[in-house]
Amino acid sequence: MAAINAVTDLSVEDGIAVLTLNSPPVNALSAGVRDGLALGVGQALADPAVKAVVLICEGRTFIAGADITEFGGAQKGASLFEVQTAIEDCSKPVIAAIHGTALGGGLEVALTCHYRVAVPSAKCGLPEVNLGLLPGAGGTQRLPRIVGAQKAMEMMTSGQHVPAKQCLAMGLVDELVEEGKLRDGALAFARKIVAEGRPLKRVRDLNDKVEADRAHPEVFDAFRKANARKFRGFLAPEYNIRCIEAAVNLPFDEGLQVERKLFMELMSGYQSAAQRYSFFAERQAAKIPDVPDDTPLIPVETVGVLGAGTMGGGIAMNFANAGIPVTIVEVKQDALDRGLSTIRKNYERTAQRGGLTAEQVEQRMSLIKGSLDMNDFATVDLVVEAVFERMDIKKDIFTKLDAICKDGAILATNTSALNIDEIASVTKRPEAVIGLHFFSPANVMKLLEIVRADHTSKPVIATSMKLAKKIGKIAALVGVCPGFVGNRILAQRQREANKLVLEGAMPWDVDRVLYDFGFPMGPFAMSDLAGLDIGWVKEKSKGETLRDVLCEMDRRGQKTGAGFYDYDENRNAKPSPVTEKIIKDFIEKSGANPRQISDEEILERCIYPMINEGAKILEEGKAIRASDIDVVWQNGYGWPVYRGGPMWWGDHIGLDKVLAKMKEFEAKMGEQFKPSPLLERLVAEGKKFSDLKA
Ligand code: T1G
Repeated sequence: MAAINAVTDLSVEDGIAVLTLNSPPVNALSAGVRDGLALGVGQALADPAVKAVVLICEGRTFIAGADITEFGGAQKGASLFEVQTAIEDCSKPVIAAIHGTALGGGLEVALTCHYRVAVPSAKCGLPEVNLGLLPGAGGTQRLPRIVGAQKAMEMMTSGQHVPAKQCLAMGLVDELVEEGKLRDGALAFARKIVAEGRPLKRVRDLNDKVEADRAHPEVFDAFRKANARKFRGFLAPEYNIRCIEAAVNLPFDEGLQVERKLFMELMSGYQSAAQRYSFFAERQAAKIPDVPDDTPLIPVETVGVLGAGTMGGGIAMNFANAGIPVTIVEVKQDALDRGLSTIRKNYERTAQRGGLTAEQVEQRMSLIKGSLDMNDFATVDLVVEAVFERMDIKKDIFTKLDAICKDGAILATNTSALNIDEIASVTKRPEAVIGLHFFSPANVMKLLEIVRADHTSKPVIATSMKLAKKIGKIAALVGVCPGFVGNRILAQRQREANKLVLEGAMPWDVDRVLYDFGFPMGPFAMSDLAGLDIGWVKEKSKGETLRDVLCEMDRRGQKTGAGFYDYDENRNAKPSPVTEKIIKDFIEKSGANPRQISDEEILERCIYPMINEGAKILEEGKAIRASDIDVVWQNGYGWPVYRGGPMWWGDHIGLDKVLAKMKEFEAKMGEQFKPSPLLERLVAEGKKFSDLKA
């Protein structure tokens, strides 16, 4: 075994050269890896004893893509194009031996190899679309030549990781080898093709599929139409599709030119910068400066959930999905039965969509045990309380949990805003109390706000962060304050949205502006969906707010066929003349003078106070870093990933612009627009949120 460089070794065994990469954590195509590949292939080619080359990786995975950390910097070392050309034009067969995930540039390198073998647990994909990009190393031209245009569009616009068995069926992989014996399997395959004198198959020369696809140009627009909603606002999916059209309609090298042009356009745009930022932001959020990686973890092998309502049921499903037994406790049998029945219905709905098999439904249901007795929590490692949002009830429950649960058990509350320090104060174990704020529907929404109270211990924090990843959540650690991070910022937007409607904008104007910005729906449509009467009490209603009046008229949202909007039998919303009249009457009664409000003002009034509130949250230390706030808003509230998050967006448009507008609004409309000192300071220093260090 000879070292080519720090991350690449070359050995020759019975005429087969084995080029081994070892560049943790994911063998990304850094400059060193590219140099190692170029040199290694060159040496193998020059060695007369070598009849074939196997490219294999140490560690957790085959090459997982270009090294995203190098993006934006000056390129060093061999280019990926040089590496691929050396491989593809090699006069000896090069075999990619795949384990883990061959992704992006990693799969594109494998596609320039003459053959690909994989272990059954391996997966392949071109997920560049998730970074706001497209495969920029020939993947858009080679993949359709193997799997056809339709499958290529599906793979490249979803970024999916395709299991090796399916890759074999599609021809993306030539052979599956025994799990755990990739090296032996790849060497045996190499000997076989040498012995058989198989031709050097270059993917770029395969034209059958693209020629067949050329006869069906309609598939592209059909795909665009079918996915219009999912791709709304994003540039990268459309650019990926255009590259596949080029692969179908143009000779390989011309198609490569189209790919290069469109790749550079995406790379230079803000959407990809935002999506690459988001990729790292999610991973950064798992890093807690004062809770080191070696903090001891508390084993969580069994979980209790108190409350089998919408939240409790969804929370229980998360743990069952991860194979963790759950005891779910309710106070009344009918509530418990309803909760368990809802859980089963949710699983069965997933099974109907092909997401689960019938036995998987039963297996997960078998992990969820119902009970009417909190004493059944006596042996669990973690309890998540998900009952009414009332401090007196929470305190009573945590007093009981403290007495019932074993020493060392973690006591978590799903409260969305209440003071967790106050809840912890009734227990003898405040160090074991933490907030696990799930977002409804809890079994679907990715975000988990983990709320650190004053006395929460580091092992409890570390355990909660690790558990979040195990149950498939994206966690952000936040501090105790009203609304924590997500809802506290949401309150800013809601306040302005409601005020705008009483100044002359209609609910559908505000919704349109925020929908066009990229949110899945605007605040008023969201209220109609959730129900205007959540938290509304008829007896206490005084008709003082728009919501009061609408609820009193039984316009409670989609469920009553009318709320802010009118709905047809298919729940299609349309602006309501009834609502419009109510609003106009309100404004008249208030003596205000309605005015025409521009889309620009609507957007600034809704978004800038969010950015400002994020700055206050950072000042108060209720979030560790600005990017954690963005992780919260992307994964809990639908902030469009191609705009990074409120903090990234503030940096992008210019904090000086945000500050100037906040001051203008403050002068006109009062102190709710008062700029945070941090925002003032950053602008004064010419800095951005991204300059702040955790
Ligand atoms: N570049 C640099 N670092 C990367 C990386 C990459 N491509 N992928 C992962 N990391 C780091 C990550 O930041 C983390 O670092 C550690 O590896 C473990 O990652 C030319 C232009 C491979 C499925 O989009 O999907 O090729 O936090 O926590 O959950 O056409 O990482 O430990 O310091 O996610 O086991 C295309 C992105 C790039 C794949 C593993 N490739 N990566 O998941 O671990 S663009 C991708 C992933 C490209 C070409 C184009 C996942 C994973 P740290 P992790 P994981």
